[in-house]
Amino acid sequence: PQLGRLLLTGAAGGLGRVLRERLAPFANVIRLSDIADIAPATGAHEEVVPCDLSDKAAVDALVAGCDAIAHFGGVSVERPFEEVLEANIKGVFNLYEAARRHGVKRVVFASSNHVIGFYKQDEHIDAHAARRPDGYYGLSKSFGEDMAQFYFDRWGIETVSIRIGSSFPEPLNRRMMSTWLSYRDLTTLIQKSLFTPDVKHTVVYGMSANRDLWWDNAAAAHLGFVPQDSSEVFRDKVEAQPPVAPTDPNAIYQGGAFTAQGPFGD
Ligand code: NAI
Ligand code: 15L
Repeated sequence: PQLGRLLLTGAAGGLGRVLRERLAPFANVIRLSDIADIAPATGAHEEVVPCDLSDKAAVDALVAGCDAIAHFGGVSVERPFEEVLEANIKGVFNLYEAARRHGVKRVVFASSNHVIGFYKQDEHIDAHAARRPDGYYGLSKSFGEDMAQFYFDRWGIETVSIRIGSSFPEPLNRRMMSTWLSYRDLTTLIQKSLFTPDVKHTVVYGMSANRDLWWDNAAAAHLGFVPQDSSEVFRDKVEAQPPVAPTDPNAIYQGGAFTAQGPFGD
């Protein structure tokens, strides 16, 4: 393994449970953290450290002794601002402050396509396109990307922000035929993000080699990420679903239904 200790936040989540296994070969020890219950450590190569990302002192202790961080914890869907503020905005600040204090030099940040969700599906964009967040969740990921850039410029901590499309076992609807990222390709992208030298702050779209792509990864060519999978093998299954009305946000915007959430409460 190239790393001593790798911290994985969000380890109890959908991706975290997959990455627990798949990232293990990259480090002697993988430290698994979440606010939710995590399955117990299966051996000396795993450590389980429960933590609320909004708790600054707890995050500081969590990061101590780690060589790199894969930050996958937090609110992962559109929610009221106050929830997003605690887990994602305060959370990402606490994480970078802890990284600075403990000398961690590399972070892989699970950003999201929802930082650019208000682009239309017939628009093609690269990492330099102005961000168009589609909600409080997307805004928090946009803030996380700015946090990553700032901590590189100010403190030299390098980050790859992966704007993940839709990473599930298979694409669940027509929109995901464009946004799908297989677990195998996600793992490769994280590996490239951890070990490519001199990434500074790189923004990369997390998508497999799907037929109808909206995103261009030319600005992240130095990562050498070449996806191996494609949503095409699921096309018949997805197209057997009822058609989506042309007025449905899922058919219009890259962020799909996230563009039409809220208001929350009053
Ligand atoms: P998930 O919701 O299954 O996992 C997120 C985990 O973060 C959960 O286990 C949750 O308990 C934990 N968490 C929430 N608040 C926390 C807090 N205050 N302190 C500590 N832990 C907290 O989401 P999933 O799908 O596994 O996504 C993982 C990451 O990847 C998230 O950051 C998400 O925004 C990002 N992402 C995922 C995509 C996907 O297609 N699965 C697409 C784009 C981004
Ligand atoms: C995300 O950011 C979410 O975390 C995930 O649950 C999916 O909704 C994904 O985006 C998507 O856009 O499909």
